[in-house]
Amino acid sequence: MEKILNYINGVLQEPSSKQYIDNYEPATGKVYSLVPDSDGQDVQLAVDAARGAFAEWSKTGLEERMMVMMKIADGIQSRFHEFVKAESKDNGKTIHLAAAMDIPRAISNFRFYASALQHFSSESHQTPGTAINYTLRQPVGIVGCISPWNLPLYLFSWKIAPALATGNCVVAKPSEITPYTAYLLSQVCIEAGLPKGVLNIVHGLGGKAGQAIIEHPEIKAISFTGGTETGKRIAATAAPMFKKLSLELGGKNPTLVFADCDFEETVAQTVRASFTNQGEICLCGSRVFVERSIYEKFKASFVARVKAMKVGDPNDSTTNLGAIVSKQHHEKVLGYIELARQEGGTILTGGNALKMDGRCSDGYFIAPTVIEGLDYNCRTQQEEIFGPVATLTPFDTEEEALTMANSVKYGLASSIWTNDLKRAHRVAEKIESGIVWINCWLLRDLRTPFGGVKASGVGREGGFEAMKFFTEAKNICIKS
Ligand code: TXE
Repeated sequence: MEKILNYINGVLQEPSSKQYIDNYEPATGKVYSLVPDSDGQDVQLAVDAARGAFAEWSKTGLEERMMVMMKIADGIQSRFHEFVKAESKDNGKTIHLAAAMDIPRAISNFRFYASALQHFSSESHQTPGTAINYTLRQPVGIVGCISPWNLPLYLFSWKIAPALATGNCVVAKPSEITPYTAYLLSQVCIEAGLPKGVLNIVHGLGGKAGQAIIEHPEIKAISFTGGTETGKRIAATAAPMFKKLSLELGGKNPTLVFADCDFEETVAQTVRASFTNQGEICLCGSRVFVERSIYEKFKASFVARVKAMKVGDPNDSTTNLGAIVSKQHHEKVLGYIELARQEGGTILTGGNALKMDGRCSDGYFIAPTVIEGLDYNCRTQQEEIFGPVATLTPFDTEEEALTMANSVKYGLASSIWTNDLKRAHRVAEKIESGIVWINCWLLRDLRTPFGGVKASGVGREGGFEAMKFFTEAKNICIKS
């Protein structure tokens, strides 16, 4: 069985404990590789390596830093199909999606921050005749990056790239559920000549390796994406140590469909928003609110499209939805579907696990599920399910739509579908989310601020926001 290795001080190595965790292929339900069960000792080795590398990396010329990051991007590009296959196998997502979204985006993350580092600048403030202040933006030092399983390399690199670009040394941990592409990335970093210790990847469990990263006193900033409950625990540990924290947490995102939308485009895109990556994206629009005058027509069209989606082997190019990431998550999603039934919901399509033939007969599949008839305040409509489950709810007025949209504890993303420009602006202003898409969904520009409000997190990633997070601003005042 293949063993994944930690990447510490430029070297691929076994965990100190020599213990491993099983790594499953969700489409088959079978163990196919072993993940290091790292602990505090491995994190200490990574911190020692990062400390050793920091003095040089933080002073490395911008062009040189850019070149090595570009080489990492090129390294992923040159092994594109290997990365795509690995991401699909590890996560259960379709090969098609990994090739169209995950791996291209990981490459872009490195390229984007490699070029951004040449343009990142700081402010100066002049008081004529009195003084000039200028701000230095210095790297924080050793930073921790912890990422989840849903967009494994995409989100891992989204943190690592700005941290490296700003001159920090990194101790990173991918999800133990989807570690494989992070392992491939460590190989690419070696090939690209990234100096040893600049990036260290420690694999393992959240409560063990992850917790050791959070608790380590020399790790001064933590960038985390994952569940809200984990985010709370991380904040509770890190806040008393005065660490900088960027937390990208859960979502329960509303989709507001008004009667004057472009109907066919809206149906197509809202289905995509609900079910891309099996609904396992923190940005997925899982609560669809539709103006009553078009509700029945919308419902018929939405459900017809969902019924036409093919669930199956992620390797098959005709598959639209692959496997759910783990057995545990499969059970959790099915549990929510059962809850929806108990709460009085009507299942319009789906609502069950699916059994495949052949190599995927033991995989974790769920039919894309659409539910109506639920009160907007019930648990199914309030809690993050993070699976292929969407609810449809009619509304009569804009105010009612906003009340329902804003009723959840989360506030990550939303989408509004209308041709009324004034309404689009008005609703966008009032909606409680960090990201609003109007007549689109997941249309990304890497320069924009990315993050949520309420229980969806603290801080913003993206563009210069992430570079500000990974630097300390020091003001220097010179008397005239
Ligand atoms: O995420 P966790 P899980 C949601 C989704 C899902 C739920 C739980 O609803 O069902 O969260 O998923 C590491 N100290 N999202 O359990 O636990 C962990 O090893 C330090 C939303 O997979 O939050 C992994 O690397 N690290 C989401 C990462 O945190 C710890 C994406 C995320 O794991 C840790 C994923 C600890 N104490 C799940 N405990 C989104 N919004 O993008 C865990 N980790």
